[in-house]
Amino acid sequence: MFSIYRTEAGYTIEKDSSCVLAGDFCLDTLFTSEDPLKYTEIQYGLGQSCELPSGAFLAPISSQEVWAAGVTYYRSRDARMEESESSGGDRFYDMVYDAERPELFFKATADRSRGHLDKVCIRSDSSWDVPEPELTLAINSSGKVFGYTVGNDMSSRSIEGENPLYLPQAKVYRGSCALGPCLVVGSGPGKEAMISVKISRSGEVVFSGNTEVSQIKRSFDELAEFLFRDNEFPNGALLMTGTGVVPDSDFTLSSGDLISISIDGIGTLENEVE
Ligand code: DO4
Ligand code: MG
Repeated sequence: MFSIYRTEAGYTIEKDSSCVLAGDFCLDTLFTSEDPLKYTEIQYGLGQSCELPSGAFLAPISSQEVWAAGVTYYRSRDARMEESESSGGDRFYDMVYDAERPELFFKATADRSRGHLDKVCIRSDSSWDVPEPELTLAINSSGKVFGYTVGNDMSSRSIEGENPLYLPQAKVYRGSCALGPCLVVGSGPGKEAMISVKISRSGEVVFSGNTEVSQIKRSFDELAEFLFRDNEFPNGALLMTGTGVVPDSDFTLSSGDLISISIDGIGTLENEVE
């Protein structure tokens, strides 16, 4: 298993706690490779031994689009039904949880995505905001899932709850997506891996929660297959797999909050709210 970290100085690849600076590594080549693991192995072999850089990392994304799956965990279905009850939108979330076709939506491009220790944003016209901790899949241009990262699908619950047709505005805006700290290539987190989130405000934890990957309703291959069905991703794609942790309805994010999302086998993604 390899962990690929992206910084302004280039790519560092870690394997069994040994790191190399991989001067020729290219993320777009990884996502278009028929065998991304083999490509990573070769680039690791060509690299110069180095220390793992400390501090911030750039999001592991280049020309890829970020998409997201929704209502893949029971907790997400419940929270969405609650927030959209007054608009009458609740039954759509109930139906999609059990439907054969998953909910998939466009989430971000590289320039809307933030890396580890960068800032994420809340919208100026939103009054109820949450982070959504999500295991995120790296999928090559042939539709094969080959890698994993930690994702934060920042969401406006007030805008989505007002009308389900406002979903793109609730989900896609400047700084609405965070990815990192690294991209893991090779064996991914197993079903028993924990996804946990902690939100701190002025040094105090104001929310924490977790779920197990096993709680997801759909398989990763199923989500990837639907995303690629009758569609093309010449540079591959990143796919957030949905959230299984939603804070209670009286919680909203504030500027200055620190969001820390950890997934076993990948690492911890930390972002401050701008
Ligand atoms: O249905 C709206 C969005 C759902 C979502 O983002 C999630 O379940 O994670
Ligand atoms: Mg989500």
